[in-house]
Amino acid sequence: MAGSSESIVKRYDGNPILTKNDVPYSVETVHNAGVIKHDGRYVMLFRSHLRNGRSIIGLATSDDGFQFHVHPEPFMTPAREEPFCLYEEFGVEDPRICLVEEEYLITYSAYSRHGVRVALARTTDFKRIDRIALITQADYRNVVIFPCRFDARYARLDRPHSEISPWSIWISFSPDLIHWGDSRVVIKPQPYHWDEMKIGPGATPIRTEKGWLNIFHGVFKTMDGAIYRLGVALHALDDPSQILGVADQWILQPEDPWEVTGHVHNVVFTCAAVAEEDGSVKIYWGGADTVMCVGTARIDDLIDLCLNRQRPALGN
Ligand code: M1P
Repeated sequence: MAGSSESIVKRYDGNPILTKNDVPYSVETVHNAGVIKHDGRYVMLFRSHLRNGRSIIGLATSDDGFQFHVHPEPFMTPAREEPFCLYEEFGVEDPRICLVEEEYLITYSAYSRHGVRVALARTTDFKRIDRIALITQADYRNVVIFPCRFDARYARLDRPHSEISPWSIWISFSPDLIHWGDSRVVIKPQPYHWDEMKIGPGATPIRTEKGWLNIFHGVFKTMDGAIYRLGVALHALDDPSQILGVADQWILQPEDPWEVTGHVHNVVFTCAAVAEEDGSVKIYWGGADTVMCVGTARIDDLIDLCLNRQRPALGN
């Protein structure tokens, strides 16, 4: 067990691993990327702001998960066909990737004059992409799909907006990936805690022997603005609506200069973590909504935080 929150996630010495200078087309940021292993290589789908303030999604690949090469063309730009075109008018953001039954499912935020919705697309090769459906109404973000079905139903975590409660993590189920329901709140921020202001799902959940590892972000509001940090929770293997534990402490906070200062100051924000066969996990995060970073942690350490160093249960 690692001794302190500082050593739970070990930052890669070569951070940031991707910046706008690595992109062969004109962008202002490279951040909030989904990452997955495909055919023995790491595939990254990253978000970039254009100079009009709207976002597109680029693609990069890597042999080792640390050094990425960006492809010459963007991977996803706002759709031209209905119904997606109406809801992607202001850009596409924050992709998450999940392998389910030999297809890569990609969820992403679709922005438009009607608000933010989450859309779902699929690919098998990261060359051709097919949009499937818009799977939320307005004012949802951060949808991560579990990589298997539960009693034949797909499951997802998401984060609706709310005026009367701090924004929380919910779970929903679907028979077909398109129609979602049986929704329940599963984790709420806690008062005067590092996640007090809001929380949201981050990386696609990772299956472990002890449960589903959910690496999420939490936000605390200060007189100097909000601070985005990462936390970890464990969900029951056979029923992910059951929470086995939420770690009391954060596992990562903005510390490096490119996390403290940038497009949005004091942000570490994850959309991906890749479990390795040696028991480690590579956690990817955007620094200050500007660059991409990576660090490694031991999966057992993260589980230990969830089960043995839980935050006090205040009730949901
Ligand atoms: O600027 C920090 C983050 O703000 C939003 O995150 P949340 O879902 O917690 O509200 C998003 O715009 C995210 O992309 C961004 O990194």
